[in-house]
Amino acid sequence: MSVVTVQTTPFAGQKPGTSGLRKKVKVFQQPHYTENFVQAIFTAMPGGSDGKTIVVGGDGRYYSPEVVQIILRLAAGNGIKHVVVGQHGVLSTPAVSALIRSLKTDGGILLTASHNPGGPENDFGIKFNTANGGPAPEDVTDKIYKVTEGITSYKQVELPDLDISKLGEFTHGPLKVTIVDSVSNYIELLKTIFDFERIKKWLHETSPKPTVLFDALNGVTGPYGRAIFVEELGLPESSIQNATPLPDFGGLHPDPNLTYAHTLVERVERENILFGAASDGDGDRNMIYGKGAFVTPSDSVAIIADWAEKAIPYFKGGVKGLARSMPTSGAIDLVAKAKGLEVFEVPTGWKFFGNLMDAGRLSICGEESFGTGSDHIREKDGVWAVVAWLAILAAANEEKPGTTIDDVLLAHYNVYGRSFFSRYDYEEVESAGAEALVNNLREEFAKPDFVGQSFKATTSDTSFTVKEAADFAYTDPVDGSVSTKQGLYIKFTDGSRIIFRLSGTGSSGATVRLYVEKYSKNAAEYGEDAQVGLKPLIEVALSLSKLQDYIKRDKPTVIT
Ligand code: VG1
Ligand code: CO
Repeated sequence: MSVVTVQTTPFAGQKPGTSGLRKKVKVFQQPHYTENFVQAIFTAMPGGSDGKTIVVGGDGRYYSPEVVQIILRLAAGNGIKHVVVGQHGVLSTPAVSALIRSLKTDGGILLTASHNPGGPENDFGIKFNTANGGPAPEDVTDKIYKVTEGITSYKQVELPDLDISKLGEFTHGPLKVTIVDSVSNYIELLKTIFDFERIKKWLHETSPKPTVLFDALNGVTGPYGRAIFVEELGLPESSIQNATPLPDFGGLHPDPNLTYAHTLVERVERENILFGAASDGDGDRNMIYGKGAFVTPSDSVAIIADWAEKAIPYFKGGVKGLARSMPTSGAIDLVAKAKGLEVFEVPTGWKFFGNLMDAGRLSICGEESFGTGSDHIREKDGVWAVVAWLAILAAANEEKPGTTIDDVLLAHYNVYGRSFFSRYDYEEVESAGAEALVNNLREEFAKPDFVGQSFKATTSDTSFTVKEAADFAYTDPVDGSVSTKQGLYIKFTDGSRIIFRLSGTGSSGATVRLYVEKYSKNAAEYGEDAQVGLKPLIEVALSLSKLQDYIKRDKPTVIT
C-alpha cells in the first residue's frame, strides 16, 4: 500500500493550550481538521517521525475510536514503524506516560480533553507527549502550532479500520501495531511504588474495618480502580462507583471537585465513609474527601511530601526535591524548608515539572487544580495520589489507631500552620472582557504607587497592603528556556496572595481564574471554613480588579 499525499488548508487556532489541543467534538469532525493536527505532530516531533515507535490511547471519550484510526493511517504515511495502542483505544493519561517510559518509545499521542465533558456536543482533545513520558515542552508545541498554520498537505496510507478490541501484535499496512491491555502495565508500576501488604493490613485487620469509596465519575479510571481497590486490596465491589468508562461520562462533568463529584460527596456523608476519593475523565486528577474532611490539593501534596519516606517505599532512598505550580499554595514550601529540600515554583501545567524530574531534582509535586504526582512518571497521577493517601493513613494508624483524614490534616497544620486557599472560576465569559480585565491589571501594576497601596475589604475593616505585583515569568533551571505571562499575582505584606489567570484548557470563550491564599499560624483558625477566612481577601481581589464589571458576572461558575 502506498503513501498518499492529501491536499489541505490550515485551520485557525490549532494552538495547543495548557495541556494539548481542546475543542468541541464537532470541530475535530470537520474534514481534514484532525488530520492536519496529527500531521503537525508527526512533522514537529523531535527527531522526526521516521522509524519511530509511539503509544496511542486516551480516556475513551466520544470520537476516540475514529481518531485512533486516523492516527494509524497518518502514522503509516509518516514512516512510523510501531504503534502501541491501548485496547479499545483506552489508556489513562498516567498509563500512557508509564507505557512510554517502560517501553522506551519515542513519545505518545493522548486522546483526551481531561475533565471537560464528553459526547457529541462536548469536548475532544489531542495531546503529544515526548520520550520522557511527559507533555511536550513549549518549544515542541510551538513548532506543532507553526506547522498547522502553514500546512498544505498531509501524508497517509489508506488503510481499512483495524480492530482495536483484540489484544496482540498485528501487521497493519507498513505498521506494526501492538494492542495492549489498558491497565496491567500501570498496575505493575504501582506495585513497585507502594507497600500494598501494609495498606491491606490496615484495611482488613482494623475493627471496625475502614470504609473506602473510589468514584471514577464514569471516566477512564474505573478499570484501574477495580484492579487496585477490589482485586489488589480486596475491598468490596461497593467501594468503587461510576466505574465503567462511558464515551460521554454518563452526562457527568468528570472533574473531581466538590461541585462536580457530588456523587462521591453524598455517599461519603450519608454512609460515614472514612476515605473517599475521585478521579477525572483521563485519570490524572484526584480529590481526597473523607467524612467531613476535604483535603485541598495544595495541602494534599504537602502532606504526601511530608509522609513520603515513612509511608511509601518508592521514596525510602530520600526525596530529591519538591515543586508546585505558581498559583498552588505555599504549604509544600514549608515542608521543603523543614526537610532542607529544594522547592520550585513553575507555571501552571504539568509540562514544566518534567525537566526538573529528568535532572533528578524533583520527586513530588502538585497543582491546586487537583493534580498530584511524582517522578515515577511524567504526568500527574490521580490513582497514585489516592493510593498514596491510603498509604499515609495506614502508616498513621500504625502510630495511632483510629486516625482519620481530619486528624492527619490537623496534625499537619499544628506543625506547619495552615494555608487557606480557594479558586474562583468564571467559565466561558466573553474573550474581550477577559482580555480587558487582564490588561487593566497590567496597567495598574505598572503605576509607580501600586506597590505600597492599601485595599480595604468591602464588608469588614480588614485591609491589605501590596508588597509586590507582577506577571509571573519562569526560567527553567535545567534548559534555561523562559516562559512569560504566566499569571498576574499580587503579594501583600501579610504574606497573602491573589492571582488572576486565563485558562488554557477551555474549548470556547475565555475562563478567568482567581486564586486566593492566606496563611495562618493561629491554631484557633485551623478548623475554619476556607470561604470564611478568605472573605476579606476575595472582596479585595474583586474590587481592585473590577472583575465583575469587566466580565459581567456577579458569581463564579465553580468555587474550589
Ligand atoms: C487547568 C489547570 C492546570 C492543569 C490543566 C490540565 O489548566 O488549572 O493546573 O494542569 O488544567 O489539567 P488551565 O489553563 O485551564 O488553568 V487536566 O486534568 O488536563 O489534565
Ligand atoms: Co485530567
